[in-house]
Amino acid sequence: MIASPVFAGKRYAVLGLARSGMTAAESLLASGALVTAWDTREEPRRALEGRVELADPALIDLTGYAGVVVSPGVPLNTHPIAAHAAGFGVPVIGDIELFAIARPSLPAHRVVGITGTNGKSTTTALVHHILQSAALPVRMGGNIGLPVLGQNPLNPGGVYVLELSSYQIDLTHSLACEVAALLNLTPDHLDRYDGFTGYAASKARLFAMQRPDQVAVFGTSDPKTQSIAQREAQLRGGQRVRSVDGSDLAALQDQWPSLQGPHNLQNAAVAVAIAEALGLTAMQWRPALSSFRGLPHRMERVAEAGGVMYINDSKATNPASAAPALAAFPPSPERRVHWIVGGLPKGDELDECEPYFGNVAAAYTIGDAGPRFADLLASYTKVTRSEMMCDAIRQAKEAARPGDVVLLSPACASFDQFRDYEARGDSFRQIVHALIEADRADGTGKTHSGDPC
Ligand code: UMA
Ligand code: ADP
Repeated sequence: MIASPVFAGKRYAVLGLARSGMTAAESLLASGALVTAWDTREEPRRALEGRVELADPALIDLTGYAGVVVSPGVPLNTHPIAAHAAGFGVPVIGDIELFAIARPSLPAHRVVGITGTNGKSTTTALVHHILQSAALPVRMGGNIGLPVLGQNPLNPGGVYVLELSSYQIDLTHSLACEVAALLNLTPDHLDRYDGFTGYAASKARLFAMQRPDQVAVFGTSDPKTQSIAQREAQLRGGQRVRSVDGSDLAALQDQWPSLQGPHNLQNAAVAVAIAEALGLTAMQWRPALSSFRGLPHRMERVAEAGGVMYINDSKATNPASAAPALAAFPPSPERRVHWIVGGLPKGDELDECEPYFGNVAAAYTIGDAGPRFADLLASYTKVTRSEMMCDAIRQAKEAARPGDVVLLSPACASFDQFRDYEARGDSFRQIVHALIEADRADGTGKTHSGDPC
């Protein structure tokens, strides 16, 4: 755990006690701070009983507090905490800002911050893998699901690689990353922002926090990212700003089993630019791209049975991230795609996926978005209104022929039917295995007994 003498004797309030908030509270306590903590759920409150003052920071007198540490999942645009804290002149911060404040007390190190709408986790894990392969001391944290304050501090010369969501950047004010990267920007999380412009402005703050001598890396796949890159290049006199499209790496891509598709070329290009900014050579990053193994829930091959491949792409939580999954399967009579799509929609359309509708032999719609997506897709492909994941998998499996692919790439958030995208992907994997097992048990090739639906 990262603790720091800079917090000793100071008073902090912590709102939200899931992964990041609970770790922040523990880190502050280990640092000798006085902590007031709250979560609407009773269970995490009980876990801190006796060690903190339990009170809702949105309802108490905040005079004398050094900050309110708010979890990224608390919607700052609607929650009363922002106005309440402002009334006392107390900054609203997150666990990443606590890390930024603690940095001067840590052994000499560098920080890489990676943001973007899609590809953050893949690129973060890839940079971590490249640096680790080059024998650098390295830690990975942030939105990837590992609160950075929960990591053990690095020895001198180490690198912290942080995946940063817009929610986390909103709660961060002084993180000057030695290397910061923006992969891409497409509309997402619009319930939390004043339109796409507000969301993009949130991401751009990662660069505003840097010093002029620090490096900024940009993808090139969309105009918004390009315009932020241009602005940064002007501000820094063209120095230390790199925009990379991956064209110089394309010839190597067939040596990277877990980085296939144009989107992964973009992710690899950004990762390589980050590695080079940290001083690594091609001799160091090149073998690491080949040995990288992807993350679960991103185009994860969970099973092959009866010649049918089952792919879990549950992390595709918006149309822009589902599009590359569909693009990976050009129309072919030997390999038809059965697409399970839907969940809590991010909008009414599937625009980014539309160029690839021709790749889909049949769609199975689920969740809140199901009826709308079924109407949208009906003129392009055969649609089954499955509603539930289990029915969708069973129906897709029944229809699939040897050579086909059953693909969960929902283009939606998961919260209508699941705790999060991981629970949705785990459910897909478990149902697929159960259906295949049931087939094996009765030996008929079709599911009759032990049907998990
Ligand atoms: N809560 C209240 N009052 C409220 C609202 C919420 O008490 O009014 C409580 C909730 O009960 C909950 C906590 O506040 O206990 C909110 O926790 P959280 O949702 O922030 O969950 P964490 O486990 O701390 O996870 C967060 C990130 N969650 C979100 O951004 C929603 C995780 O990103 C991240 O991995 C983790 O910190 C560690 O840094 C997840 C995510 O979905 C993966 N991110 C979004 C995305 O990738 O699209 C941005
Ligand atoms: P994030 O952490 O930003 O959500 P991930 O690396 O977890 O990104 O990938 C999430 C989904 O986005 C995956 O389904 C993947 O197919 C898709 N994806 C990954 N990289 C990109 C990219 N550069 N552009 C568009 N989609 C991408």
